[in-house]
Amino acid sequence: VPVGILMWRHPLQEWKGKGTTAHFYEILLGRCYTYTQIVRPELGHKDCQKIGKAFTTAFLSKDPCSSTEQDYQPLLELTAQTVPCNKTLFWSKSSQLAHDYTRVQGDLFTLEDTLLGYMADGLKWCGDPRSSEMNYQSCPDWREDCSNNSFSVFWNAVSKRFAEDACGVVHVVLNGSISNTFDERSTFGRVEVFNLRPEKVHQLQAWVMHDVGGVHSDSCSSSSVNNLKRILKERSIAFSCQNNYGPIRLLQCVKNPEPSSCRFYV
Ligand code: N1C
Repeated sequence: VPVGILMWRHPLQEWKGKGTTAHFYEILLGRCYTYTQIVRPELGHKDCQKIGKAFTTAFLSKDPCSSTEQDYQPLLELTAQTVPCNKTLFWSKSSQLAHDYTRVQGDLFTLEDTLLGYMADGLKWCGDPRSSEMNYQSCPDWREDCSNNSFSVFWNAVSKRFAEDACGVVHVVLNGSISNTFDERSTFGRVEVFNLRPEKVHQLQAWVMHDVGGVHSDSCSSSSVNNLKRILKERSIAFSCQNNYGPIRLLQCVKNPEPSSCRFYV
């Protein structure tokens, strides 16, 4: 029996989570060029080819459950970027609202308004130790497979840098419609709060937003927000808190004008 040419590919490992986003590399490169040429042309000197390579080198041909922050260091170095003092905006369980706000208030930056956050936002990626390709079939799930997976480690590393770089008065949008308004296990509570530099960051201002039409409550005085206050006090960073900050409330009401709490605006 003629054997012919057999192409043997190692089967990729199977994980519980969704696989790498289709066209991951093309999306990454496209976003890099969009950001550096159009969104922030002052970063036009950044080398997107090099950045794209550094991104994939961080995780290809590696076990996606043994990812380290070290893997992403070359990528972090290539994407260094200055956010002006007083312009950093953190968020936790309020992604949509925070990003809606920075879209209108163009001088504030969330992590996704910086180059690396912009490139990676919403994407999923992982490699496999026995192949040089991306695994489009499945990637580790944080809960069911491992917490040290390629994208969780990435978000930890970039969130850490984003917080370390912050200066002046910084802001955070928190979700007052959930019980854990400040969640110590979230990236904000676990990574960012502890990587603010007290010698540079004078104050953290929290905006606690409630869903419009929801029950009225004073979340700034809730126990979870008090916990945040306590942590910052120990770190010598001043804290202030405001329920339903007007400009963001306005945006919520644009999307959902019916509730009586929006009558004032519309
Ligand atoms: O865990 P979170 O919120 O508190 O993380 C948000 C916090 C922000 O201030 C960001 O600076 O941490 C940073 N950050 C991102 O920018 C980001 N973009 C996308 C953290 N995580 C980010 N993601 C993905 O959303 C990532 O997969 C992570 O697990 C979630 C976190 O969302 P969250 O729990 O609402």
